[in-house]
Amino acid sequence: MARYELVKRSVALITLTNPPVNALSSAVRHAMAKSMEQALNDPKVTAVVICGENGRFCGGADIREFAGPLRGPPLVPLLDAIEAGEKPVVAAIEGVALGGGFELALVCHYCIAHFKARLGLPEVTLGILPAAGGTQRLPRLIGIPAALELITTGRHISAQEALKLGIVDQVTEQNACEVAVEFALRAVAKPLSSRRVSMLTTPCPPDLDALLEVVTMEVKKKARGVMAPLACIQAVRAAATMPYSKGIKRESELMATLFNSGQARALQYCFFAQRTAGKWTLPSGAQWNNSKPREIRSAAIIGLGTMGRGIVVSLARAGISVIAVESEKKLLETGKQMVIGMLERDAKRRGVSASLNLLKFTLSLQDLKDVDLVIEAVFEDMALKKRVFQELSKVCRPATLLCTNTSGLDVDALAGVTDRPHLVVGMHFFSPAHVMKLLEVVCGPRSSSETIATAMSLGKRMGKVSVAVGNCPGFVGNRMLKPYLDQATFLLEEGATPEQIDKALEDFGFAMGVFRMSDLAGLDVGWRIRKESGLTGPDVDPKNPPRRRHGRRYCPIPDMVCEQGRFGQKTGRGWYMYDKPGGTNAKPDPLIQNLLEMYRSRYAIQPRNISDKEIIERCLFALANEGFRILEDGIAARPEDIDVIYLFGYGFPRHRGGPMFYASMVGLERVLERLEHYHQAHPDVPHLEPSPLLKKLVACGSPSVQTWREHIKTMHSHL
Ligand code: T1G
Ligand code: NAD
Repeated sequence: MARYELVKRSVALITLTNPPVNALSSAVRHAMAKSMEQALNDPKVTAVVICGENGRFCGGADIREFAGPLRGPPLVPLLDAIEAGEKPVVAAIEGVALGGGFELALVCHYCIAHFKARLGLPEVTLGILPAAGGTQRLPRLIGIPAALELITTGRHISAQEALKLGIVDQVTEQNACEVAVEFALRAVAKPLSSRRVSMLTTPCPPDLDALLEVVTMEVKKKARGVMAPLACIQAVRAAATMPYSKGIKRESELMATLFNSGQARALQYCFFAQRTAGKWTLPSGAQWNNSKPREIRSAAIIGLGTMGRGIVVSLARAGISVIAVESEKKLLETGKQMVIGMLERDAKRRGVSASLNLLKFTLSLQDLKDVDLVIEAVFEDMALKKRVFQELSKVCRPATLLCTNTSGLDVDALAGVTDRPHLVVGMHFFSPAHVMKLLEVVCGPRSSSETIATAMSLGKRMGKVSVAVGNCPGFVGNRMLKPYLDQATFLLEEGATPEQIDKALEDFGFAMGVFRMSDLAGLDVGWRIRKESGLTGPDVDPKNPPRRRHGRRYCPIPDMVCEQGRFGQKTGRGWYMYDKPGGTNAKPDPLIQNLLEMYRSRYAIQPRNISDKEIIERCLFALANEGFRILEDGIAARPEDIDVIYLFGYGFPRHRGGPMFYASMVGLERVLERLEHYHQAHPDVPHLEPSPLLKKLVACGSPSVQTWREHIKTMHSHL
């Protein structure tokens, strides 16, 4: 847990040894305390160097231990003792110094960092704050504004930025540990008092209150209802206004309020859920750690529309050479210019750019003979996609993987028209594809484990969070969206307004309510799909009573909005009105209000006052209920996968953990009771009927979300 060695006859080298990130578990803290004591008591030792095994300094506290009671020596007194010691201590930072790891570096009298190292206080992203003196020492060292920014955002910084800020003393391209030992030998004779950060006076701006006020407003705007950043600001205020001994107490009080909060539990669940999601497994026993991905050096994209362009950019950023195919010269040229523009903007923003030499643009599928993988992103039209896949099957070499970016069509039906169904898989990116982190990897029944492993690993290389899902209409994310959107429009019929529903969802934590989001995405796509499936337009079966389709409740209001040419932001009108086509400033539109009033009077619906509570319950419990069905059907392997999809693809607030975690926090019994209540009131809405899995879990005593998988195991799995 910590190795102790004497090097150069007088330097105690303490190496943290807790793979993979040398987290400060109780055993590590215990070993560190013993090693420090030994170093301080041994007269041969004149200086100490602390480093981490395997080129990683320390990833902070062991988050897995947060669930249980504190065991082993607490961190604060241990760190205080390191700082107060009479022998110089040098931190040798390689890899990462995060959270408690950064706080450990702050108590060392000197810091040497490898040029590739990253430092940061990411506690806020886990719903807590730096609680081992970080909120008290960092402002003393780098000043209030810079410390506030790092602590309230959790941003990681490079070694070079840390050097500029005065956090580290030297950046090296050599072995940081060896450099630190030499540094320590030179530091022996120097006085330590000015190196003890807790003893420094915080450089305090004259307008402290105004500064804190501005940051508080910014934080509230960015992260609605999230507690941790606000507590971080209060802790930093303490660093500015109190001596260290009092400030550290304030830090600890604030930590106590956060530590047991539902938000902290949700955010820590998100941390682990994101890492669990990559660990896919198939009923055959093939899984992430026994299936080798193929190496992908070249790829092709078919269709340079909204999605295709973003996918090209993401592939190029990952250093993969790409051939982009369009159907017409003009469209090819437009697509090409858009891709180049996106890469140029990228270069300006990030300072690095993918090489344009990686890209080739063509009208001919014949150019795809030798590529390793193809991603099809043509219109959402099964007949067209089948034609493309047949063509690809003829043109590409037999080993080329064929992937589709369809939003919800049957991946296996596409596999069926090719000569290599085992090499066909869905790669469902989200719009804009060069920005959104989510990738659903849709596994058809015939997709081989190597194909799935390759798609998952390619996603990771492209910087995506990849989740393996089964093949059914809409897969996981879009399948769940339907009951959620349905509830929102039913609530409109019953008396709510788009702005009221959006406000309730935004107060819950969504970046955008459902109607603002729909306006952004465009209303015409869904309308076209509804027309094609005979739900609206000339093909509706006249035998359908109004507001019913296939014996279920149906709300035609979205169709009526589209019939008026209101397709959302792009037309300047949708559920809201905008200053101009393409405008983003949504204002309530009296015409929508009129439309709703006329609609209700036409169908003799008496509008009622609808509470925010009902909005949240109906929208989010219907969403989770479909999630339970998806688990039952084996389309997602575990609740964590569904939650990750909603966090990264649909803007579900992270501090609520995702729809399935949220349901578990509310209490499954309560969710079941409310769904039963709403289903009784709306028997023609099958999505409100509680799923058998939800009932089963409640009957089993509502186990924790991490153990649901055991209750699902016996069910049929597509994964
Ligand atoms: N505790 C426990 N497990 C951890 C961990 C940690 N701090 N960090 C990583 N892991 C596990 C992770 O679950 C995964 O496990 C494996 O290590 C590899 O991680 C007192 C209150 C360091 C940048 O927030 O950001 O300090 O899935 O896949 O991509 O104020 O891990 O293999 O079983 O992410 O190379 C603050 C969290 C804690 C850092 C490495 N620290 N970690 O990324 O690997 S709070 C953090 C990370 C605190 C003090 C307090 C990243 C990483 P498994 P990985 P990676
Ligand atoms: P789009 O209409 O913007 O682009 C489709 C492009 O494909 C057009 O430029 C068209 O000219 C081109 N094309 C059509 N037939 C072609 C052919 N035979 N060969 C080469 N190019 C051809 O559509 P989009 O929004 O980019 O969607 C593409 C796919 O991605 C669809 O399956 C869609 O369901 C899916 N998708 C869309 C989104 C989204 O939000 N837009 C999100 C995820 C997935």
